[in-house]
Order: sequence, then structure tokens, then C-alpha cells
Amino acid sequence: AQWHSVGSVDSTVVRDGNLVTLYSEHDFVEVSFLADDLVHVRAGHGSPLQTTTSVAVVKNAWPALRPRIDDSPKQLLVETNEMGMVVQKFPLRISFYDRTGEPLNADDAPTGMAWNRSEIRVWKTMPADENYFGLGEKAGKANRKGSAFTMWNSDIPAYTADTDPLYQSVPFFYGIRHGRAYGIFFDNTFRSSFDFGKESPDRYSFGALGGELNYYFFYGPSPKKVLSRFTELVGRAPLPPLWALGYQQSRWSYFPEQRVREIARTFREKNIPCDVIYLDIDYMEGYRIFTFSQKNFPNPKKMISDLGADGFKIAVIVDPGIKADSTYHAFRSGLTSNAFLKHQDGTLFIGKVWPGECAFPDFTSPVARRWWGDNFRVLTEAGVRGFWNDMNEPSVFDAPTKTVDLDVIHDDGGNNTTHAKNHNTYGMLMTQSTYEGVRGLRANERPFVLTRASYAGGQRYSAAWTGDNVSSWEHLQMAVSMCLGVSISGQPFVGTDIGGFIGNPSGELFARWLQLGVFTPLMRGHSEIGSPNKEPWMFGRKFEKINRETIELRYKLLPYIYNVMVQASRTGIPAMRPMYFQYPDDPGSSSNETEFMFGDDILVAPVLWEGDTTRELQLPAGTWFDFESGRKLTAGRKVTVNAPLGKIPFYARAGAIIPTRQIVQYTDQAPIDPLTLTFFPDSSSSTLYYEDDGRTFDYTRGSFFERTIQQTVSNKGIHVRISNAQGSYRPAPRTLVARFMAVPSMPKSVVCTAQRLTMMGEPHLASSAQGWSYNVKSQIVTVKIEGRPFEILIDIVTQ
Ligand code: MIG
Repeated sequence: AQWHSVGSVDSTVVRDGNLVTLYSEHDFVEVSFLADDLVHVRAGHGSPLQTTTSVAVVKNAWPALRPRIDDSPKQLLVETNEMGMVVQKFPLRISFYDRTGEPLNADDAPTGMAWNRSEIRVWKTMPADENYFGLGEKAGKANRKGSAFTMWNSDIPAYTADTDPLYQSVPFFYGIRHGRAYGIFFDNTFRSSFDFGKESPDRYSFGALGGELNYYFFYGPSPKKVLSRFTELVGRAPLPPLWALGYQQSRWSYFPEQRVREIARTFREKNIPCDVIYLDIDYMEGYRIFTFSQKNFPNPKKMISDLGADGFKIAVIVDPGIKADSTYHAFRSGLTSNAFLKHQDGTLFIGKVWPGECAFPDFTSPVARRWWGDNFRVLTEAGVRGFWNDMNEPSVFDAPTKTVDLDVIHDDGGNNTTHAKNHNTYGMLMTQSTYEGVRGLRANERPFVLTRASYAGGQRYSAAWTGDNVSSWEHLQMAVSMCLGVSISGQPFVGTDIGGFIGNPSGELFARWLQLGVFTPLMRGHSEIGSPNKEPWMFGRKFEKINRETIELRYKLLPYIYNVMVQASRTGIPAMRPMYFQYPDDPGSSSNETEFMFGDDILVAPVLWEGDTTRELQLPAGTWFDFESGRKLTAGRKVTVNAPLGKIPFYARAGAIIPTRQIVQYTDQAPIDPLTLTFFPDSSSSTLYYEDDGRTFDYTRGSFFERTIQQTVSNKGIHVRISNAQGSYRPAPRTLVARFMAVPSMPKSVVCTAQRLTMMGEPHLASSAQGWSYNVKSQIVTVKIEGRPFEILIDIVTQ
């Protein structure tokens, strides 16, 4: 292997006061600022071509920016209000600075950017005190320092902490040093690799087997700012349908129809809430996608509508492989539509998967995507609501590469490129085709798509789960870091197979895993064919009760969880956040891999070890409260709490205002009533409360309900202002319960006023508190108000 560093700069061309191209004898490097904190770097051989369309990037037009450019013989300096970049010319090396001139990141002096035939790579200096996070779905330690990783979507059942690569490729990572973060997104879809000091202790590198050295540099300093900008570039997750945040039950496979009905009935008989039941591959006729088995599901429409009357939504699996069977409608129409992947000689690529020999759709072709999407009519007309995309790495049995041959041709926007280039985006493009197809067929309904394989930006189309895990305590621990890694890489809607896909969990392991599931946005139990059944009631009476209460807690918290997902869809900041992500300045947070934040307000410390009935917490600075009792945790960075089997250790931060609802058996069983707001004291804090119909896109046209809730606490008492509602959606009239935790003494008075703004904008007194109470023992004040969409003021006078 012979690496050639990019040559020294011969000439520089500046266009539009921002896009700078530097030429060496054989290479070019192009740099431009898209925003004050975002630089795009492209490098290649020859002359710069039009950038080929990126599957990930959705924002291509950025507001014009005029950075200060100083082009001198030795170096190019470009500066914005937030950062600077120096391109040293002899030899060409790039480095980034913050506005005070502190170095952020630099090409490694001896090599920098380099080529080796079609391979490309950049080496960067690695400060001893810098740590690395991100890269999406990786099984090992959250801090990627000291390890190397590959991006190549792979189907690896029963993976371990050392397995790499896995199902998804998100070539985006953070460098964090002294709490200050930058991000790098290497938008290259070929097999790529990242080495954070494994090769050498003082430099790190990333590169790929082909394509351009095309990356984006994001400057924080906060990790949140980096992620928010990254998701502005590659897109954010749309709002999920509310029911997809309920409990979901899957197994390989529930069939025939009677068995599906029995599972549904058991949930209702046992009063264990559940919204979704999955049909795995056995619902089909000989594994032919877009069919139902005549024997096992003779009347799917009837079954789905009966179950629908009881609150269940049905999700079905779809694999990409289309059985090569000339009597099968999807194979025939796929041929007619020229939808399948072909070898260079024009013959079909055929690979074996569940149905036997299969053709594979070319999801890079818009025609194939439309063909695929239209095929969902069979499923949507039967009433199917969820679409589970599996095997889309794509996984191929018996093939030496376990996937499509690397020289198979993809349309790729008419460029006819190889599978080597399109492998890592195959799964994501399948989810795009699925999402768009289903959205077209069920016009105003939010689609729910779940995928195993994806690429950067995949959150635009689907939720993701972490594939074929194992029923072990180690896998429960991995579930935390994997979901966090996926979350900070842009995908907020993530979860694991609760209980483990492969194997036989103890009641204790299942119960602890389900508890973690309350705080993973996707809460889905799933298990392998042949493994023991793992429904929440399968572990004996004691655990059935614990598991019911766990799922009930999920339903109670749904208004909060929904609001956290709203925040994710608006800002890109995910539900699950590592401690270093939320509290970058907190010492020790970067090595805390077992606690996380769920939204702004809740710290989760799941029990992840067999036999443990206590939990040691490592708390960031500030005051923390037990969520249920409102008791203040004793101050100190390390606290040990009781965590018996039924207890999920999770805590509210000071100032948290957390909306909850009454327990229901499924999300749309009854409207929220009462809506409870629980206030944890802090001198001042505020939150947004959002609600909509939970199902359609009407919210994009103003049909939502949104209030700002502010709380101030002083030695005189507590003052709350709930703003007049924004948006045109109105929940049915209901009771609002405001609970104030940790109120040390009986209030002297509680006054509540609700003001209706008239058409003229003049306030009128419209109602007053229906009543309030104080519980001396628990120190909780409860105020009940008949909720109305106008401004509400609550004054609790304690002195
Ligand atoms: O070759 O559809 O990860 O969740 O149950 C196995 C059967 C195919 C792999 C998925 C798993 C699913 C299973 N699938």
C-alpha cells in the first residue's frame, strides 16, 4: 500500500466570496462555509466535479455567507463569527480554530489527506485528552477512543461487544475535549473505516475504499449544537404516530390468525397495555412480500379490523428479496418496471433469502422506489399500520460476501454505479421507498416504518432497532450504549428487542429490560423462532405484576415522551442523551455509560446487573428528585439508592415540569383526562407542552395545541403561568391537575386564575381553582383546574 499525500498548493480560486478551491499538481481541495459553525471539505483527484447527489444531505441551499478570507502565498485563512480555518499550502494541511484562536482540530502534519489508488483517507492529530463518540450503532464502549470501526451494513445475529460492523452505517462522530465538541460527518457511502488511535496513539484517521474525501466539520462548542446542525443538514425524524410510542409486541412469528387473536386477548384480559402486534415472515404465502398466507391468514382485513376495535394496530415485516417466481405478481411487475438489480451484462442479480432465489429491488432508482411503494396497497387496504423493513443490509444467504455482489450495477441517478458504492445506503433507500409509498396510500396518516439497516439521515423515514441481540445481562448493558450511540447520531426513534431476541431470559432480566424499555422511544418486545415465549406475562405472577406496572408507567409518561419526540423532530436533540451530551462540563460524565437523560428533565439509571437491588448514581451538579415521591436525593455526586425489582431508578431535575396522563390500555382508548403536570422546584424554569391529534399531518397546517409553562419559586411561594394556547387544535375539555413536589410547609393560600382573552384582547376572569390540597407527609400540593385553552396563573403563597 502506497499512500500519497495531497500535493502542495499551486493555485487558489475563490468563488462567491466563500467557495475556495485549492489546486495541487494532481489534486483539488474545495472548502466552503455553509454556516458560521459548519465547513464543507471536499477533496479528490483531477478537477472538482459537480458533487454527486448525497442520500444523506437534504439541505443544499444555505443562506449566503461572506466569511473573511485572507489568501496569502503560504496559507489561506477563512474566518466566520464563530470559528476559523487555516489551509496551510506547503504541504496542504487544514486546521480549525475557535474564535479565540484555540485549536479545535488539525490534519496530521506528516500525512494529512492522502490517496492510495481508489482509496482515500485523512489523518488528524489526536490530543491525549480528546474523546470520540458517535458513529451510530456500535456495540462496544461509548467512547470510541483506542478502537477502529468499519462502516459496512452487515447482518450479524448474536453479535457481541466486539462485533463490527453491524447493521447501520452513520459515519458521523464527535470529538470532545474539556467539554467542547466538534463533529465530523464523512459523507462517503463506500466501505469506510475510522481509527481512533488504534494504529497510532497520537493521530486518528478516517477514509474509504472509493469515492471522494467529502466531509463536514461542525463546531459546537456544545454537543447539542453540533447535533442540531448535523440534523439540519441530513434531516430530522418526523413526528411519529402516537400509537407507535405505546408498547409493541412482536415475535417470530405469531401465526395463524387464532394465535394473533389470542395474544391480543391476553393483553386485554391481563390489563397489560399494548398498542401494536407484529407479524413476522410467516404471515406471507411462501415468504412472498405483499401477500398473506391463505391458510394462516385467510381474511386479514377482518382480523385487523377486529383487533383494531380493541385498540391494536398491526405491523408486518417486509424484506427486500422478491421471490424469482414467474407466477408471483410482485416479481412480474418488478420485471416490467425494470425495478431489479442487474449484473453488468444485464442479467438479473439473484440471491437466496427466505423465499429461495430472489431478485432485489434497486432502491436507488426512482422508478423502482415508486414500484415498491405502490405495492404496499395490498397491505394498507388490509389495514396494516406499521411496516417493518428487515434484511435490508441487504442480507443474502450463501453468498460469499453475505450480500449483493459488489460489481452489481445500481441506477444511482443514471450514473450506473456499483453495489460497492450503494451497499451502505440500500437499507435507508428501502425505508424511503416504504415511507413514501405508504404515505401516498394513506394520505394524511403518519407512516410508521421500522428498519434494521440505515445510513446517515435515515431518521427521516423510519425508526431503527438494534437487530438480533441476545438474552444476557451484557446485552442489556449494550442496549444502553447502542441506543445512545444511535440517538446522538441523528436517529432519536430507537430501541432494542426487549428481553433479547436469541435465548431465554430469566424473569429478572426480562423485567429489568422492560424497565429500560420505558425510556427507549421504541418499546418493543421481540424474540426468535424456537426460543421460549417472552410476552410480559410469561415469567410467573410476581413478574407479570411488575411488568404490567412497568408498561403502565410508560403509558402514564406518554405526554412527556411525546413532547420529547416533538423536541427531537424540531431540533434534532434526541430523547435519549448520554450524560456527557447533556452535561458536557460535568467532570466524569464522559465515562458514565450506564446513566442517561431522557429529554431535558428525567435522569434514568436503569438496573443492568443481575441480583442488584440498589443502584449507585453519579449525579451531575444540581438538585435531583425521586420522580414518584418527590423526595430530594441527598446531595453529593455519588449516591446509592434502593432499587428493588419493581423499582426503576429515574429522577427529575430541579425545575422539571413533567406532563403525565391516566393509564389506558392503548394510546387512543380515551382522551387525556386528567392531564397532570408535576412541578419539581427550582428558582425558575419553563417548558413547552405540546399536543395534537397524534396521527395525521394536520399539525403541519397549524392544528396543534401548545402552551408555555413557567414556574418561579421564591421564599414567598410558587408562581406558575401557563400561557394561552397556540395553534388551532383543541383537546376535549378536561381536568388539569398541577402537583407541586417538595413543598416544605402547608401553603397559606392557593389562588388560581384563568383568563380568557377576548376578541379585543382584554383579560376577563373566567374561572378559579376548583380546589387544592396539601399532603403533609409527602409534601405535595395538588391543585385541580378544569382545563381551558386560556392563560392560567397559579399562586401558591407559603409565607
Ligand atoms: O434471517 O424475520 O432481525 O428480528 O425476526 C432472520 C425473521 C430474519 C431477522 C430480524 C429478526 C426477525 C427475523 N429476521
